[in-house]
Amino acid sequence: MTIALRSFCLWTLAILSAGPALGDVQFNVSFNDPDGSHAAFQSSIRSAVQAAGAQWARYLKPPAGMTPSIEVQINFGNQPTANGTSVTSGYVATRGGYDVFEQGMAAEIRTGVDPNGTSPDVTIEIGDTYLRNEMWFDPDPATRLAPVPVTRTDAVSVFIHALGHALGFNGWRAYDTGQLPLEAGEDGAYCSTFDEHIEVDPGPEFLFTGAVAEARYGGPLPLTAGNIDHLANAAPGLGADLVPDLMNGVVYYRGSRYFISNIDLAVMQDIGVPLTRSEIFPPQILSLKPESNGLTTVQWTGANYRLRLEQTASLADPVWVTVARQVEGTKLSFTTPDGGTQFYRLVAE
Ligand SMILES: [Ca+2]
Ligand SMILES: [Ca+2]
Ligand SMILES: [Zn+2]
Repeated sequence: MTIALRSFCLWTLAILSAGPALGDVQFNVSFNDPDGSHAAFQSSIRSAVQAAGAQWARYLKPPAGMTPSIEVQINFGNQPTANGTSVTSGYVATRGGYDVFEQGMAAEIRTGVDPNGTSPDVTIEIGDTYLRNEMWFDPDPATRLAPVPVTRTDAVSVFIHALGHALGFNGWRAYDTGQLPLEAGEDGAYCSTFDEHIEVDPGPEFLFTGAVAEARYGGPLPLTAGNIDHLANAAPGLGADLVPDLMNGVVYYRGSRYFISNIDLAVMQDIGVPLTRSEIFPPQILSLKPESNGLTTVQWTGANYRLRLEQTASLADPVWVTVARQVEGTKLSFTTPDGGTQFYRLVAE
């Protein structure tokens, strides 16, 4: 049985002030660019997608001794942003009156067996104008330390998000009503491992239910109204606190980097993606923003680690200087340095 998968991302753009995969999952990138009109971007896209894959790979746990290879095909189109999806799906079980399918990428990682042989496992389609005028390609996508221009959207972040859909945030529920194509128990009724956890009552803001996600968030996760493969809604909707999340469906900020969050990993664990660990480590910088009061606020993933924030004026010849130390929480503020670009990193102590 083959069911078309979808992925659709619509973000409002707003302004706010990698190298090869590590671990046991490899990412190979090919291009569907028959007239070569995007040849100039291919090398940057490949590096950024592999860096995005490496971000996921550090948490993914294929069967012992197996090294799944995820083949990512890049297509170019006219959509306003970029989107990603697994090409096929894999049968998991029959539960609650539905045949339940996982995303093809998840199937290959869980079983070590490629569900569609040599065909691509994941497609990422990039809007041409978005690519040329909006996406910013990190000069070092593996370390992710250079400042992101405030006029551009970080490509590695976009690809981590796209792979999040290919891995799990996807299904067949109608975006508006949350209804599946067939009712439970009907002949051939099917859903995804993500669909299985969606509570459609009372709507219109549907909820993701799952033991790990609920424990971590403090209740079911609000999904984006009308865009239910995503988290969060703009205030006063439900889940405005999840707008900064990688898998949010509300806004992707320019000048910012997005990382896999503990909430994203909780969802992956709830839907059966095998993980090496379900919490982010080491913590990573989510945003670094100069405020009007002479302070810069830095926010990071995770909580309650003993951390050191360091800065250097040069990555070529770095001299790392400690800016602040902290044990609790996920943000701190420090005096904005005078003049010149500074680069920052978090070090777990
Ligand atoms: Ca494969
Ligand atoms: Ca394949
Ligand atoms: Zn999306």
